Amino acid sequence: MTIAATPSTSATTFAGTPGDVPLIDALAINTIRTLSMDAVQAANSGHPGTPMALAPVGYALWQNVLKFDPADPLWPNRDRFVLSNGHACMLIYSLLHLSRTQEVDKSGKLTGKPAVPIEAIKAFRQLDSLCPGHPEHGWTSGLETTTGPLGQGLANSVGMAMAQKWLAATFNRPGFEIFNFRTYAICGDGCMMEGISGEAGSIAGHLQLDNLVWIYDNNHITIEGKTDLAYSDDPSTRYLGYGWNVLRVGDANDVDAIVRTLGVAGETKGRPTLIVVDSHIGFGSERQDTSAAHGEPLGEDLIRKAKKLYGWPEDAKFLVPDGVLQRFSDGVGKHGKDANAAWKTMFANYTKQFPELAAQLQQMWKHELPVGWDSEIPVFPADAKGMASRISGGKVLNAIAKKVPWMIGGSADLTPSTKTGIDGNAGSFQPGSYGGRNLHFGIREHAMGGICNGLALSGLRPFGSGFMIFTDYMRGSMRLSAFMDMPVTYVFTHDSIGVGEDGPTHQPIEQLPGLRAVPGLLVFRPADANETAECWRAAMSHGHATSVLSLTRQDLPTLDRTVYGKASGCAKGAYVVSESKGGDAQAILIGTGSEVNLCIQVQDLLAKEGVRTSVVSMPCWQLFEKQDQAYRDSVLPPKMRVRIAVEMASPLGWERWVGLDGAVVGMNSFGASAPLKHLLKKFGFEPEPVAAVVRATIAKNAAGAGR
Ligand SMILES: Cc1ncc(C[n+]2csc(CCOP(=O)(O)OP(=O)(O)O)c2C)c(N)n1
Ligand SMILES: [Mg+2]
Repeated sequence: MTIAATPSTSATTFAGTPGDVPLIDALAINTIRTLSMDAVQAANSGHPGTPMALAPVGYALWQNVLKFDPADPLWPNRDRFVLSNGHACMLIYSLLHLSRTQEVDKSGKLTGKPAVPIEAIKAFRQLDSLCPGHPEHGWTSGLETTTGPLGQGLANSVGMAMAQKWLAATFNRPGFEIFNFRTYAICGDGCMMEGISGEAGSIAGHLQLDNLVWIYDNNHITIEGKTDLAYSDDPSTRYLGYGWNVLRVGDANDVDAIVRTLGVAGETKGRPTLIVVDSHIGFGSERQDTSAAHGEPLGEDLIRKAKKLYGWPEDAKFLVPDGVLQRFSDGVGKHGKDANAAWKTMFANYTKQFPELAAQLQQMWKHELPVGWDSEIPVFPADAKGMASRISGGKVLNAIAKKVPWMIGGSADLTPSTKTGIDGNAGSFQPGSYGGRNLHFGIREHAMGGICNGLALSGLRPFGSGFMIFTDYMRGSMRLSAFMDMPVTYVFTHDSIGVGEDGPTHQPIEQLPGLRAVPGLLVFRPADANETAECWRAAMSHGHATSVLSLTRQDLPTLDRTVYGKASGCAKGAYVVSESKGGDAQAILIGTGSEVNLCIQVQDLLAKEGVRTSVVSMPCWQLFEKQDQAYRDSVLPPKMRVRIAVEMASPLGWERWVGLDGAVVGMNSFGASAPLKHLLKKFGFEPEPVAAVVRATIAKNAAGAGR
């Protein structure tokens, strides 16, 4: 059946008398189209063309294939649907509305309200509407992920497919297929052009993720015009090269062909499937097949004409014809309900037979950590030589991973350097060993972030790691981790010019302030092994926050905590690590990471001259900001204006803590390639030059005391 020319009696009329297409299906599809047009028109902004074109694709998938229970949108074994071309969000808002998907609150409980009421569609893109300009996970129930930055959804979908493989390998038992869900993503030319999709597609092919289907909307149109302006790829060949099965549907309106092709994808073993679907953006409107249909309202006149073509009442707005809701209820609603009910029965039996595994799953689904999850986090003895925080970080990671079975992760080909391998018999996640907990992302940072998000969205506690400098290659994904409050832990080592000989290309400068600027992202830069342990503990404890651990390549002395402040102060973001001796401090040194020890050396040096200072370790700005005023004042007394921050990074932002009367010893240029001790000298990260800054700042403040 072809909806293209519904009704099939004439090539120029649409919907209404659909020949061999059940009228109700044509009506349902055209409801998606008209809701999309009307919502964009009402908002006077948005993207009508692609939801109009892909309405039959979305409909075919949801009604015939997708295992999704609208009454229980968080059912753990549901198929995942990702709209990677998030600008086409009216497609998914319409599907959520028409399927009467139910709303869940932050704790996952049903609220008894619809996820997308018609009022929300009428208020598309307006403040606080449940239908924002692009899909936002956690805001609108039923949305599996946040999309909008093109290509991200595709990487998320790979993470979800990996999660299914891992969960199945770990928790399924003979006769108990607790996890067999599949992941479907729709994407457009933009997603296909973005590098992240190539990274994600490449690893998905390598991993033989046959539970993954991408539907590529091959409409040859992007914002600037026809894709041949900038795109001559043959994605089919490219994805065949990645090891995918590639199928084609020549007409997006051919619902039967779409369903059949999805069936073939479902049968395909050992390969993910790309379905290339030819479609007509703005289908049925005078702007069809032009970029003008992409991102602006059609206007009342063109909408009326399109509606006429669809056989729709021209003046009706936000119309859901009789029978359409029932059709969805009989389709996706019924299939989902039946599948969910059967699964729940199976899970009840599973719980009886495998109570420990079931308990683990319940905990995972509630985003809780197992009792005693941190009981093996080591305490490191004082040691003047100490160890790099990447080394202590690896030990702590392993202590936690031992207790949190669903913590999995890896790095972008740098595990030997980042020390993030899970030891013991954790194994590698590969085809044939999908229960492995060590992930090998290959040199694909951006996809690593997107995949971590997909894993976290599936309930796992993922970590991804690499060199701090390469956060630049994955900021798009990291931003979305924070945006979605995903408990992803990013472990970035080689976090300063401390890298040494690798030189300025590998020495982060502006990355730390850049990451600190991301709302909600917890950035930790621990000073020694025990701070590393406490920062890991804090990162894990904030189950709805994304964390970055900024760790060193170079050794850091392990402080004697009988002499210095307790590392548990890290949980508050900052603490006094070394009190002033012999009276009130004349200056406060504030350090992070490797510079805390330098600050302590400066303190000792100045003490010999009779200058009293205290040292504050500030591993996490964001947690410190959350403390009450009294605590913050106890660490940084408001009266004490002589504050000197020391950090081997761009000084941007430190004014916040040191104020107008303080000073920052930071990096104001790129680094250089040399052994570390020469770099420390060249850039002034030695006790004497820092002490000179302290003396000068004290003097400056004394001179200005009468101001
Ligand atoms: C990473 C990223 N870059 C740019 C954009 C802005 N943008 C939104 S849609 C679009 C064109 C996408 O073309 P296509 O995927 O073919 O969508 P279609 O016009 O076919 O709906 C662009 C450039 C974006 N959302 N994300
Ligand atoms: Mg396009």
